[in-house]
Amino acid sequence: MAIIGGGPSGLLLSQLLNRAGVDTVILERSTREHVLSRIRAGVLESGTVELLREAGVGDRVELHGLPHDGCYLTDDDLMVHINFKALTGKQVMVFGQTEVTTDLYSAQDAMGTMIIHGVEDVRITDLDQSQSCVEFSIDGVSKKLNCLYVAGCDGFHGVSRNTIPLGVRREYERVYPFGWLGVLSETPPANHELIYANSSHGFALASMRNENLSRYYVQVPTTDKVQEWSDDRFWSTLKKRLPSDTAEAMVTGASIEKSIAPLRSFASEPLRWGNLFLVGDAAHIVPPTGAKGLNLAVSDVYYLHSALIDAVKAKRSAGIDGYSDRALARIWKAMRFSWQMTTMLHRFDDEDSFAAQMRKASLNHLASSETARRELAENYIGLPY
Ligand code: FAS
Ligand code: PHB
Repeated sequence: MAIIGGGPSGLLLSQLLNRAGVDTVILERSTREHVLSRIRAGVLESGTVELLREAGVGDRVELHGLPHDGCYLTDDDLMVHINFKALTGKQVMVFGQTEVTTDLYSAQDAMGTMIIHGVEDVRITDLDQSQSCVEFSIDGVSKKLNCLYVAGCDGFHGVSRNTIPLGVRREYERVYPFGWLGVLSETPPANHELIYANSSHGFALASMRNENLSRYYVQVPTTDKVQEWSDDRFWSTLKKRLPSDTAEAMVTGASIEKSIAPLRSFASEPLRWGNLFLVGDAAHIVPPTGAKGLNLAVSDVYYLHSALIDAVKAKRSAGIDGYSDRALARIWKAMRFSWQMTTMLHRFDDEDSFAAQMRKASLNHLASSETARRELAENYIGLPY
């Protein structure tokens, strides 16, 4: 198996395949340090925790992860608690993607898996043959990797998706007119559970990594640059958007990471082209408002790993033949939830007063309807695989 991309998708797929006796080679464009320097997801669905456990990398999640029973949705004068545990019997786990990726790299090193960093000019060929080939160069030397199957785990800007002919691909996209400015600070979290704040000043999210490491986001125009945002400007903007008592009590401090992420909804179908299978961000992108990005990558891995083991070890192709449709069924539901959370919680510059009323009504409905809260909770904790 050739796996293009050494992010969470590629590493988790490789780990599960290796444990089932399927050999893999991971080709990663960046250095390991660069991969691990990216601050991304923070919330793991229970299905994700389960699969990490099955892959043998669940120990630190259990030890250091923060189980959360719920979260809050607020606007200027309303605070709605979504009690996942009471509504669905399930929790989510707050544990940073960086930690997951670190654990996967350690496990893959222990497995002796070949991970080649710094690859360039990756090209995938012979996908319609019994044996495919991934060509790449490393330190200026051209190489060829012959393999049975190729997993495209190379993210939104990778080469895999574009290997599928344009005439075959069906792409769907919604680019949002705002981004998220994220800050990591060594301060105690503002609240014991996450707060998704929809205020008249714009969206904010109060999250965390542990009892002394907080993760915050504010909605910013897509034209903003990180260097335009001092820590002071960030904290005063955040406080305006959080409930006043939370804002008054919260501890601020120096940012140790600050970055702006654009928001888009994107999906490309199909997820298979001959011996190539797309996984994770290579196939789909969701706005982080629903905490689905990393978790969707994991459910793709869940479907694909068992299908590939069947194909390689038992020469049964039903799993790989059904992978695309099966994964897309769950992807589109998560796509919908992420889009709904984003449109409900963000102010759009061109929105009229009616749209603002609709957002307020959505929150008021959640406050008064247990059915509405249960629907949101079921999606947030993760729909069944
Ligand atoms: P990744 O993009 O993580 O990994 C792809 C890997 O492929 C990278 O290491 C890249 O270097 C490599 N690659 C690319 N092209 C290659 C090539 N040609 N050859 C070899 N290697 C190549 N999700 C959430 O749930 N919550 C969040 O808050 C959140 N915040 C995010 C913030 C940002 C800025 C971004 C970009 C994403 C965020 N996400 C979030 C989503 C994110 O967590 C992804 O869903 C997750 O990283 C998906 O993992 P992969 O599919 O492995 O893709
Ligand atoms: C985070 O902690 O980075 C985080 C949590 C929940 C989200 C998005 C980001 O929906």
